Amino acid sequence: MNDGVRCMWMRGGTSKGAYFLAEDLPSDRDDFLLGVMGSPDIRQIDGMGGADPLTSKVAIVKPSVRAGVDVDYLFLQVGVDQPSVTDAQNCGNLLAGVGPFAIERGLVTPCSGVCKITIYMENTGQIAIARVPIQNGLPLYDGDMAIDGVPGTAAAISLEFKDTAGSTCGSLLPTGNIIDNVEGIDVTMIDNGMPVVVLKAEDMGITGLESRVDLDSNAELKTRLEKIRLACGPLMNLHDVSDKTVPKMSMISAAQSGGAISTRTFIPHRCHASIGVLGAVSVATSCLLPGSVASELANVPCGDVKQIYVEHPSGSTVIEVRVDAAGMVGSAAVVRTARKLFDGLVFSR
Ligand code: NQM
Repeated sequence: MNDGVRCMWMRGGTSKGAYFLAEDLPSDRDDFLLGVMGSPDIRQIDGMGGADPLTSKVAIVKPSVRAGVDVDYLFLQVGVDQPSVTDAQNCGNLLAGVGPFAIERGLVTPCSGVCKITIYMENTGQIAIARVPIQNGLPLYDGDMAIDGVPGTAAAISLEFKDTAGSTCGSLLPTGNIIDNVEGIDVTMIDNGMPVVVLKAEDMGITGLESRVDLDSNAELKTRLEKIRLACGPLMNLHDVSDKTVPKMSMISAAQSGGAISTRTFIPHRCHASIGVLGAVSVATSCLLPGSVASELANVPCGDVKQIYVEHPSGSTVIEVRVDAAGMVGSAAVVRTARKLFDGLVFSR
């Protein structure tokens, strides 16, 4: 393809990807995106992708026609070694760049100070509220907020989620059970923004403190995990998940650094360098549910507003949950950062 397409490359949280206005994309969108990323190829050498699912991501943004909503955001995961482009999951990390991108492209006129942007997440039909710091009418990227998994500091962008229960599976506990036994392993299948199978690392024959590299090279573990995942998919109302990137598989163990819980999450075929935002919201929620696989291992703070530190291979992700009178998670918030890396034309094959 000889014509370049307008595109901005951004780091959003601990992920990185291409941001497009919907109107700029060609009609053969998926082929175009595969060519942009250089997929399928484990190295993505003929494209912009970073040879990792966390850097082979796309955000498509457009003005919203929904009342009270500023922009619509569609997330697409582009396969690295597979010729796949899927909207079967959301991404709370790339979401961090959506507000800044919308301002950069003139979809939102920012006030001074901190600009509140209401985002409709098309993948799950739910709303997120982003608060983006502004300087001289543009997003402020520099700041002193550090998030684990990203070197240095940048300006804080807060993301708030409400009513994320059952985002993709239809209900918080899609099987109706707090625990199910699948392939001989006790699991909690949960969806509070991201479908996740929570299971104990020790039940999978690991400590749960292994490095990402060690886990990615453990073929036996990966085969067992995938068998459980394929069995969980239909039980979670996700049907056949062999070609889907959900559910995520989060193996938990007791926190090591004062947090609530420690995680090693497969997304689903490679171990996450940290943990996804909405994946962490689902895991944090499982910690609060009496009788879940996580509840007996988790250190949950008291109070109606709880800071749940979800530990992962790069540190921890802090999820602030508000608990309602029934003890259920009413809303969740997370602080991320984002950075504009490139703005110009991108070319596909
Ligand atoms: O769960 C990776 C990421 C994600 C998703 C994945 C995410 C989320 O870290 O909200 O952010 O789980 O595939 O970008």
